[in-house]
Amino acid sequence: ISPIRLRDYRRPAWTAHTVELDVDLGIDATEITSRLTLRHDAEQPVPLRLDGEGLELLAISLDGRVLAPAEYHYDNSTLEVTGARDGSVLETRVRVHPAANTALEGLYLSGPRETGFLLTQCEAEGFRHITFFPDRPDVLARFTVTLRADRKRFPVLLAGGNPDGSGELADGRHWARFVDPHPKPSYLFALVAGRLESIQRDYVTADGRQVKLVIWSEANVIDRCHYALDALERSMRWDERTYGRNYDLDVFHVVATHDFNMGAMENKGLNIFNAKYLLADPDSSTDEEYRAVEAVVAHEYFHNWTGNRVTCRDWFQLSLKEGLTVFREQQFSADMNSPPLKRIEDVSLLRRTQFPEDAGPLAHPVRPAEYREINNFYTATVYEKGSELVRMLAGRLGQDGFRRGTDLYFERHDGRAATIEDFLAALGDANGIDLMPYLAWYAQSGTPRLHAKGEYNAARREYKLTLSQQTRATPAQPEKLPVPIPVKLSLFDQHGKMLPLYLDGQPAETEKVVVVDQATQQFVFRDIPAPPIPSLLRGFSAPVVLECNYTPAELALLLIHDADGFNRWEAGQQLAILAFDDLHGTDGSSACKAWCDALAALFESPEIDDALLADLLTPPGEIEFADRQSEVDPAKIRAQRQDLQSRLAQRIGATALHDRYQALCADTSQQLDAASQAKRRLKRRVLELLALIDATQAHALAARQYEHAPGMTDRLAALGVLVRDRAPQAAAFLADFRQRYADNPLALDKWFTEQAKLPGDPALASVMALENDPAFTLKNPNRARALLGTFASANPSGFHRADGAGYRLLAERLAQLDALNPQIAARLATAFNGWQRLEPVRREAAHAALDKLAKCDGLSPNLSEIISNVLR
Ligand code: B3K
Ligand code: ZN
Repeated sequence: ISPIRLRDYRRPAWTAHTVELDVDLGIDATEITSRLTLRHDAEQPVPLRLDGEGLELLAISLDGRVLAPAEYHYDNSTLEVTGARDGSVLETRVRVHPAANTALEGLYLSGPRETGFLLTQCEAEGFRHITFFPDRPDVLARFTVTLRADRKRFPVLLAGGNPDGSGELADGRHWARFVDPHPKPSYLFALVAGRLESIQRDYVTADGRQVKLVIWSEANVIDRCHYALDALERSMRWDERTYGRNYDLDVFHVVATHDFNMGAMENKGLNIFNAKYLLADPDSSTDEEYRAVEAVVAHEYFHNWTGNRVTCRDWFQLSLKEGLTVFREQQFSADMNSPPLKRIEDVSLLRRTQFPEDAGPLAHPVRPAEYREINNFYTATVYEKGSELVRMLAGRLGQDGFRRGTDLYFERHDGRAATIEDFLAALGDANGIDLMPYLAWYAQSGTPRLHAKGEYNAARREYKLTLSQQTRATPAQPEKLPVPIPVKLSLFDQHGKMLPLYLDGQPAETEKVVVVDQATQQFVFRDIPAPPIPSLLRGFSAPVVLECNYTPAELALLLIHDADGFNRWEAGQQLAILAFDDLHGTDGSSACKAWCDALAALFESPEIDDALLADLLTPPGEIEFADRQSEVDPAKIRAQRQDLQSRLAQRIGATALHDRYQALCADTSQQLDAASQAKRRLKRRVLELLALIDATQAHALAARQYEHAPGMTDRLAALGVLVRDRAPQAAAFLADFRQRYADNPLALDKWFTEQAKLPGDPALASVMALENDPAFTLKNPNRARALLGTFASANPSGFHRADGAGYRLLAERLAQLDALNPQIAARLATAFNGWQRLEPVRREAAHAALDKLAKCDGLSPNLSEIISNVLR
């Protein structure tokens, strides 16, 4: 297949102005009648071409006249019709087969055929699996949807938009109609039909609209939807307050399913969620999962404006809605919880997922220039790096300026499909600033490196900071240009006090932002009494890798004194990296000592927040260490990281760890407030550290913790320590957990996940044994991800066995999975990213497994694209 290119974009020749769908629902066969009022762009080619994938065409007529076979042609992916003109009405009837749809794209069945329900997933190009349509985001149409079905089998009938009547039909059947007054692209269409329960709440928007908020799920889990309903209400209020955005329909439906390819989907008025991001209760959800539910509920809700009211002109602009919505979601989560902790979490995620993506063969710009399969471009780069770009823009404009900018963006583009340029223009115009230089960030892949060098001139009392940027070549982009990098900075004196900054006659402040937009720039700070220690890129003000030759003592000073919670943590991370790099050398051991001493001091400090302390006590992960090396040996990295952590644990001391653990155990409540969550987080970290130096004691504590855990956070933390250490108690607790949650798929997923994380060579046997568990199936994305996704992407020392057996297992499963669900197969295949930088033995083995997979017959376009890109 040849790629689709951004530069080839053309307006659609044909659009649909209104869509009337009549859907006659059945598990095995569903018939869809569609009436499209067509518009033709007079300057463009005449033949009407509509997308339609694998549809069984039953009837077709144009302007009321049944078409003869010679008047249309359907090749299973495009329908071509002759004789259509501007204003024509095309009516088609097609049949699709929901129960046979294992790809979970288009209309499919969730759950067993006797009791499950029907639902749709259209983004990006699923609508063409339901009916014929110009299935591209710049075609916005008014939708009227009528659903018909057997009342007993499908008592609940839902579609996007406002309800517009329902009633009885003959033979125990019924109907329901929905009209969406807001024109929308086809990817936002959705329907749901089946036996579902609901909880609901009335909501009045800031501008006075009465809205019914309804969450739907299968009966056995409806009790676990209350937290999501609260989170929805909080999101709606927050968007009114923060961005002046009100909801715009009379109903807002949210539906949970266990069978979903991604996290959730923002269909207009009918969001559909992977149950993992909607259900929450203390017995089966961890604190992290509660936060994830809150964040994803908000994210999908926020899409109503950033994505739905203003949508994307084409899929190259995906980050226009995703980067912006992730940014809004991050702001919301920070407001609801703790801003520095949220920032640490987001930057860690960026470094774990996006940096490696940007450094390897899958690197692509936030706005890619071309793709073959758009579903492969829902990536960390488009989402997370995209959000970082919006954050830089928001930082540049300040809170009020950014709000002026988004107001103008909504005003200009409401009801339309927009581009990244439109977004930058609106933000810039509202503030009289040219933001177009930021386009370079959207067009260029690779993580810029920002090199910082400070020179102090005692005679002149000046500190000169030289900042230079450089981005390494990436596939298809050998040459790189400088990008605007906002560097938020402060200078500290030797006692850890912030210095006032005098720069170019600007008012003195202790924190400033300088923008580096050339290859090299210098900034001179005056009246600096002694050599300062710079705190750079505060709050992670730009998504770059900072290279600054700090001494261990300087980093230790920032770790102790920096008031910016993020940079304090960052100083610890950088110090841990110095320690890691030369653990046994003379310099390294001094870095290690500095790191351990500083953390041991903070461990005793009464004023530090428990959750921040837990994060400070955690060095960068194995994936982050690997990302810094050229010949990666994941087993060695793990051993060295464990060694580093053992030294920290030794320095703090078993007694201090034990005492702290006991003190934290005093709080046995399962409250979700920040302080209780923080205690649980620190408790887990302390237990993990203790396990490194006194396994017997730690395992006994973990066993007790498991048995008395008031909720999932403590239970899973304890189980994790026992399983990863292969403690003697592990088997019994695993069996207990398996049985306790036999009927709770989301909790059971965690049982698979914990065992897929087993470090080192034993992981493979564990994964293979778990594949034989009766609850394992490749057909359920959550389950496949829990076992195979965790093993391949979150367990480097387990997956990257020197004998290559991990690679072979994944490659075999990918081939099987691809036949069922290409999107999930392609996603899991990204675990091979970075194989070129493995040490030679593993590299050879990974290459062989990939090569064999690439040669399999009949791979989907999704998986082929990933494999061939990874191999390049
Ligand atoms: N917009 C959806 C993602 C759709 C993925 C299609 N393969 C969820 C989200 O980002 O909100
Ligand atoms: Zn999104």
